Amino acid sequence: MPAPEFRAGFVSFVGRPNVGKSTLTNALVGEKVAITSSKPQTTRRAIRGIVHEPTGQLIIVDTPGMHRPRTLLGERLNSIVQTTLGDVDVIGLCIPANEKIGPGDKYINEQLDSFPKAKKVAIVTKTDASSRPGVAQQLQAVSELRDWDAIIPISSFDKMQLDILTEQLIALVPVSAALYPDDAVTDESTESRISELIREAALEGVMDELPHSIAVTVDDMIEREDKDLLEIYANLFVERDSQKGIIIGKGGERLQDVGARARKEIEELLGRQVFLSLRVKVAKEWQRDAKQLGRLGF
Ligand SMILES: Nc1nc2c(ncn2[C@@H]2O[C@H](COP(=O)(O)OP(=O)(O)OP(=O)(O)O)[C@@H](O)[C@H]2O)c(=O)[nH]1
Ligand SMILES: [Mg+2]
Repeated sequence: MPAPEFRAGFVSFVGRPNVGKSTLTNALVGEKVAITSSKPQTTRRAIRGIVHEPTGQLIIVDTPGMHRPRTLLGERLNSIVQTTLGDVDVIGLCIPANEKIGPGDKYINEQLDSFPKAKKVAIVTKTDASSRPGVAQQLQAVSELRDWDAIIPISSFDKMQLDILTEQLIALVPVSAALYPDDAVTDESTESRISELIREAALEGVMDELPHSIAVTVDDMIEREDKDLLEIYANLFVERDSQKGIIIGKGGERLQDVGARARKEIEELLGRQVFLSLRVKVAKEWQRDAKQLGRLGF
């Protein structure tokens, strides 16, 4: 029998905020290409992660969680998802095993009708957080949403069924030569991965609206060959003066902690020593301001 033909294509993960799209992307790629957090709307861009298998190559496009927008940023995030879906071979709708299907999931599912050419797969995430009967019930509920090309329960935490998901997704993308070089894991720039790692560290432990208000830019990266050190100067934006204090913490303790955690992650990513300087600035109501959104890359 001839060997099966090599396949390659684009698969987008969509779903409500916080359902585990980015965690799943990282688990499939085998490296952190997208930041994750327990706060909704962590992902703010379409982030590509590349999965290499002997039988094929998947370009996973992780997207921001779709939600009812309350700010201009929210509208931009939803439109990023819409634009992404127009270009992919397969759409994977992610629905968590441990939450009842709600209006948000149903709304997103209906949106998928606008992309008739894409294959559609339901991914039931976080099966580790539900019971066996709970997962079975959720699979049943998901199957009633539409006629899926596949329905796959997974757990990124327990690495359950990830190989089966990869295999099924490869089967659904076209016969094609590889689209990315063998060693590519993402096409995100190093600079944007660094600013995302800083934002991830800053999201940890902040409450309420604050996670939405945080944005990070890298101002400068300076190569210190004398010390074999990379100096990184980054800005951490919040929206209001009152938020500055929360981010910085008593005596600057919190900011120091954010810096230390971010530096560790950045050093892991770059495989080298890093000096990280973080400055906290206020960009007044940036989520609602077109000009500032532009400046922050949205
Ligand atoms: N129990 C369990 N929790 C998970 C799993 N995958 C992700 N989570 C948690 O779910 C939360 C959200 O994960 P993300 O991957 O950031 O979710 P997302 O869908 O990308 O969220 P947005 O980017 O905000 O749309 C985090 O606290 C994760 O640790 C899983 O397999 N099992
Ligand atoms: Mg995400």
